[in-house]
Amino acid sequence: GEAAGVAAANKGSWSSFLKYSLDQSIASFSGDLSSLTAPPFILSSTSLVEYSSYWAEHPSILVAPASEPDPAKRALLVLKWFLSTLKQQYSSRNEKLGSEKKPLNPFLGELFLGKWEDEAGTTELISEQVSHHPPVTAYTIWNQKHGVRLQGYNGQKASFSMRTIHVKQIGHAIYHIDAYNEDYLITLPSLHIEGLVYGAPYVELNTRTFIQSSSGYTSKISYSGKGWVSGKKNSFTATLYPEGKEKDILYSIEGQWNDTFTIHDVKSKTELDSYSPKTSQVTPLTIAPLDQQGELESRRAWRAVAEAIGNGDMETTGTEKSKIENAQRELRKQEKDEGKEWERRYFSRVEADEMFGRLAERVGYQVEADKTGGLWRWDEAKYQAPLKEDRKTEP
Ligand code: HCR
Repeated sequence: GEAAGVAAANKGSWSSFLKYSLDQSIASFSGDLSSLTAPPFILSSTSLVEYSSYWAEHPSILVAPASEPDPAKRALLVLKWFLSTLKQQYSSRNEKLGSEKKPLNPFLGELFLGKWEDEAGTTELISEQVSHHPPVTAYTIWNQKHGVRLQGYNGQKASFSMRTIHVKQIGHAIYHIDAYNEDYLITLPSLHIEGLVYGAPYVELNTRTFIQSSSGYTSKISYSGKGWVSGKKNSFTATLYPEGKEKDILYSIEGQWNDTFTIHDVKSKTELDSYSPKTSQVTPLTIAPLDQQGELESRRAWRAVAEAIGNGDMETTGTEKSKIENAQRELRKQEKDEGKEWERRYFSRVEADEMFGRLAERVGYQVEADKTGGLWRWDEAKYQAPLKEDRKTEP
């Protein structure tokens, strides 16, 4: 395809990139993907802080659980929504750009704000870079009309092997439904980059994820890649069962997360539903025009860099990136001298979260707060508080 063509044209830089990456794996690679030097044609002009929006490109599927009175079916709808986000999260860039690309590394405090307006009403997004070393993005997405809120944060830890980059996601998401005061803990899959040797990288998921509800249901999703089950890429199987009774499956879902999957009622052996992320419409996210955005907003802050990448102008890309990086370094130095820490706009570190602790224990999920600079939570009080004098440039 196109990507392979681009790759061939850049063969020199691609193979030196590969060699470099592999050398790093043996030498001093810290696991921080942002420290990887990628060849120009694999650079994206989108910041990683934007990726949080993939959680809600189908707002009506996101809010659907809130109108389901039966707790087991509600858990099933949460599972269906989660599965419906995978294509957007992990293969949409590939399809749009011809290959996976290396996103811009967000600066501390970088924001990405927007909303989706459609038949589900208004669904809002706040995404904030809450840590730079290591990179960690926190986000919340909510729909007031349906009383649904998603929040979470994630960082990545990477390692190399011969042909792939393995990425472990560190963090989790929590989906909350007001009407039932119900919470769902969502753990994140590991992934690896395939197609590297051909210069056309794409993401494949591996291991498994769990969705554990406070109402006592567990969903387990196993990713098998170019599976032993179907031989197709992006394969998975999912089961939903009452917590602690893994053999007592109520619903099962199988298929491909980038293509079609079918939902079965296991007890009655009937097919309930099938879903195809390929044909389902996404609702576009609306964001403020650049001149109305605050200085910390991603598209505005990276505007010059994005333009330079778009023009294939690596020199300007470099100088514009350095401007941002140097300003950030200066800020950190100032904070250090004053004995202060950058105050996150919308999220705060918490010591522990009782409900979350209980759900985590049920699925054996380990919080690695030390690897994300803390356990991050949406801070409603910060959201409600008026902007401080020195923060007037923010949205
Ligand atoms: C690994 C990755 C950056 C992180 C991306 C994450 C994990 C971010 C959170 C989202 O919710 C889900 C998500 C999806 C992406 O698939 C994943 C990215 C895929 C590639 C990118 C690397 C940093 C790129 C490495 C450079 C390669 C292509 C040469």
